[in-house]
Amino acid sequence: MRFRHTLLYHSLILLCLSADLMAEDGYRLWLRYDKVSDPVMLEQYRSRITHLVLEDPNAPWPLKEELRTGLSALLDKPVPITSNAAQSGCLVVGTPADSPLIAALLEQQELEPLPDEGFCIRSMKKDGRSLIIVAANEPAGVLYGAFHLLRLMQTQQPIENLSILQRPRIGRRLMDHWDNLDGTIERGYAGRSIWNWPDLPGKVNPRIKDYARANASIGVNGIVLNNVNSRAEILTQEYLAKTAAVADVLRPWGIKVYLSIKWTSPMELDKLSTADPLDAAVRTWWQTKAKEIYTLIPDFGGFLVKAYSEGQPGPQQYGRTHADGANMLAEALKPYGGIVMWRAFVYDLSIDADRAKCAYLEFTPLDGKFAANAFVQVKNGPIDFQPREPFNPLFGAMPQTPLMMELQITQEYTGQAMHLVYLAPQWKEVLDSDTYAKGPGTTVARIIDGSAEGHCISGIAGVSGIGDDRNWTGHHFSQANWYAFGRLAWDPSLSSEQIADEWIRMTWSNDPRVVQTIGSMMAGSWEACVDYMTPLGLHHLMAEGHHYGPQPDYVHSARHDWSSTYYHKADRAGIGFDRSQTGSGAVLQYKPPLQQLWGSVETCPPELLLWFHHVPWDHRLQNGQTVWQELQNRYSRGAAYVDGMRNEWLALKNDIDAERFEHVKNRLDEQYNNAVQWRNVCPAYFGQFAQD
Ligand code: GCV
Repeated sequence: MRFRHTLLYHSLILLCLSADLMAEDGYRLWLRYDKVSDPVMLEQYRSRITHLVLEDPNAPWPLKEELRTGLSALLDKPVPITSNAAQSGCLVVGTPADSPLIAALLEQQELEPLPDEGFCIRSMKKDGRSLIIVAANEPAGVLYGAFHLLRLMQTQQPIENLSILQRPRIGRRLMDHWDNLDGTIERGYAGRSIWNWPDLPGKVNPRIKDYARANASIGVNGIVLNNVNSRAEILTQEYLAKTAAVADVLRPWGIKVYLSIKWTSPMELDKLSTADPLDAAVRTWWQTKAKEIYTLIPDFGGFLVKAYSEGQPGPQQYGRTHADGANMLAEALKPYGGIVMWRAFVYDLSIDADRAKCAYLEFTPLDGKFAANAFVQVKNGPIDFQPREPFNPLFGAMPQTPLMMELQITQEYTGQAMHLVYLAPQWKEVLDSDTYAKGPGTTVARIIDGSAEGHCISGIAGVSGIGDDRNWTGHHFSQANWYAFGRLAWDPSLSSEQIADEWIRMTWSNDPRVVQTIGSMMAGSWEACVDYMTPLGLHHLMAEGHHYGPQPDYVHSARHDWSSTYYHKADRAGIGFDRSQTGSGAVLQYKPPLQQLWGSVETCPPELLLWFHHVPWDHRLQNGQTVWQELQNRYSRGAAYVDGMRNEWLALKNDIDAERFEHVKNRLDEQYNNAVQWRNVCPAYFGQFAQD
């Protein structure tokens, strides 16, 4: 009897365990490694990869484990690890320093020189053996190469004639966490912070390792752990020890930690009488702090700073500039190779009544005044992560300063974790925009990768929103934005379609019907969101504070620029913010061809019309519709697109696991309700003024 109970107990445990392992809750992200479903490809992979060769037994463990488990699961058969490539079917992975074979191949020029930070993947015949080589100069490059090979197999691409050489186009590829020390996340919609600050450093959340894996798989190499609305405590001994514990977990995955600092830390933590960046005691305080940090975390990345913005203190309080502040920190970090990321998210309306102009006016006079290890970090657009904005005019306007771009992965203004909005097309639109800074072809991507102006440091950051929800991002489809951020940071020339295709195959299925259906849902989802929220260049109509849903009539009692009415300026005469030459003049912050193009009502593309112009309601667009008609059409078109996505999703019921299917279905229903709300509320509000 007792034996039967024990047996039952163990069977139950096994059942629970396997149910947990099999739970389709999205935890595995795009690193699912399910068995290759196409029998032809499976056969090809099984014959091409029979052994994993790691010549150095001390090769970094994450790589070994990731490849062994990944390959064995994909091939549905164990792939043993050996220390030499004695037979055909060997996958050889390493650097010239840890692999004599790779060193010899380089020596004999059978492999071309390896790119810094990048990797090479080659299939080759060597002394009668068929081999696949994944080689890089540094362990992080090997990781990227290994993940690339796994991606090829997850997406069922041939691996017979591999000849791939890749390096990242942008040097610093960061996830910025707006995680607070109390565990909440500003603009996070997926639960609480995964850092679990109170448990650190003694107990490290095991999830952090999986977070590192996922980031490494898309080439992310840095994480800012805490909110830019920072607290001085982050620099106490206690929190630095916690930070060091997280850094230890991230390091093997090629990821450095960075911290957001509060400008007045020397005053708050050590009672200095000032935080003036030119004060000797303040400078010494930061230098001592930098030394303390690097003693604990030798590869610490650097500081992110939000200064003199939205209530955060800054050097301006002491009559100093952004450059004075950034340079003081840069000097403290320089001996250790650290960098400063100084944010340009400032909008002091005493500088200009048009918020969109402020950052440009404050920062361009400082071009050339920043230290060599300081970035200015610039949001993609001049306002604040709106569904659509023109690119930020700072791109191309500070040639002597490396500009780091900041994108928002978390969907603060694009439906949060309730709406399926694939943001890669938004980011592509910005990256591919021509600034004309050095003649035609000076795209934003070329400004931030450093190539246009010859900078040797370059960077891009995504505001993460990752939380402790099982699926990390709240909405399963928000994972695609995290994935796309990493892929575009690695190579801004990738298309949003290609990135979506990879992600769908790895996350959902390789079945062509599923890939096609989900791909088409995602492809138009951003334009649809623009349509049902802020069409024709409208912006910032979201509900006060939380920014979910419409509130076009919102008026902030103290600050115009926190009111929806400040942005749309609807009245009986028309609608839109006049930023033309005769209006606020913001269009003049762009280079000449854009000044003319966007500055004239006749040539401004409809997508930006109400961003740059206040036009009468009966103004006719190229398509013959009046602005008022087109506005209503677009609101309806956006909501109809969401309805279409609901139907497309329903048709996949038998192709998707029940758990994720239901989750997405429910969110699409909520998205549709919310889109209908936008479609009803905004035209009803604007209708009071519109005269057809
Ligand atoms: C972290 C917007 C957001 C704020 C955010 C700020 C910023 O204003 O609503 O939550 O603060 O941007 O980027 O600093």
